[in-house]
Amino acid sequence: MQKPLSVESDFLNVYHHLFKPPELTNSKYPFGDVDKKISFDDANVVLFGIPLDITTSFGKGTRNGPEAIRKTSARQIETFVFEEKIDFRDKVKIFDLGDLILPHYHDTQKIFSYLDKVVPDINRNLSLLNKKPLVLGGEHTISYFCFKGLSYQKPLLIHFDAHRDLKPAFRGMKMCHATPFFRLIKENFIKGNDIIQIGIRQEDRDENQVAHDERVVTFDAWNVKSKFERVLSHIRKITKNRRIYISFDIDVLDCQYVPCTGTPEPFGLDPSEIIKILNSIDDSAVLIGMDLVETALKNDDYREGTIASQILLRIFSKKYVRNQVYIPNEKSIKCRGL
Ligand SMILES: [Mn+2]
Repeated sequence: MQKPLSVESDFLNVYHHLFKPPELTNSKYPFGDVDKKISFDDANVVLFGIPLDITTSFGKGTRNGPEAIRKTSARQIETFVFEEKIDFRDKVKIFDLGDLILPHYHDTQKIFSYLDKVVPDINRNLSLLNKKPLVLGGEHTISYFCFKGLSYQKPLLIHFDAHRDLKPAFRGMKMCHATPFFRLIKENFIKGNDIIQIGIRQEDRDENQVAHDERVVTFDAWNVKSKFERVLSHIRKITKNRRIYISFDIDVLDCQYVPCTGTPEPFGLDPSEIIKILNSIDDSAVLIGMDLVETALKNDDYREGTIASQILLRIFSKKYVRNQVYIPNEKSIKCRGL
């Protein structure tokens, strides 16, 4: 059954019951504890969590990522961005849907077919309502579902990570935290040369070959350290007038900054390098959506939540978040009956 969505509040009628509201999650607060008077209709960024942690191969804890980010943003850090001298609430209007409820949590096949059924539709419908989806992971597998719903906009995908996540399969699994970008390329949701990978410092021979054959643009961690200004000017150039999607894996940061994430790596980027790279994205770019994944929380160590929240606040201060895409003549949008 197809149900047309013609007004914004229809979105909530169709999808709201799929989410646990932020106040009922472990964090108890919505992102930033933003004013509840911001209605869905007024929001330009719609945030939700997908607390998925089933194919992670080493450390666990990323199912607590949304909690770590919501709690630090709401209770620990200020809403004022120090070096920009702005309050992020003056720049973006965020509506926090809560966390996607994950049925069949321990059945990998069922959970992936569920995510494939709902997440691309949610993101596509949000984008057709001129709202930017911001998804908090959860393991990196979710980027496959999140991006798929937005691929019709043909964005440049800016991928921050220690790992390429371009493996054809990993430990017998074709769909897992190490494979999302391979699948997006092979299923024609994006071309390899529209993916920019930043901070890479681990791969295997197969994914190196995939990156080479598919012409994935790579700024590995050593490029970033040794040719920093050239990396920044290249990013400024290629993001001019482009729609962009950001997939941000917290383990792009050096392991000293991320004590809880599942696969931390040395030789990584530091937070100020990340901010300079995000600042180098051209003001004419249009962010169409983003995911922030692999943030974890263990033993009340909220450092990753703090870094993730502070990075989000800096992204929110940028013009490319507020720029809008013109969507021609798509007032009535379709979604599956749920
Ligand atoms: Mn990673």
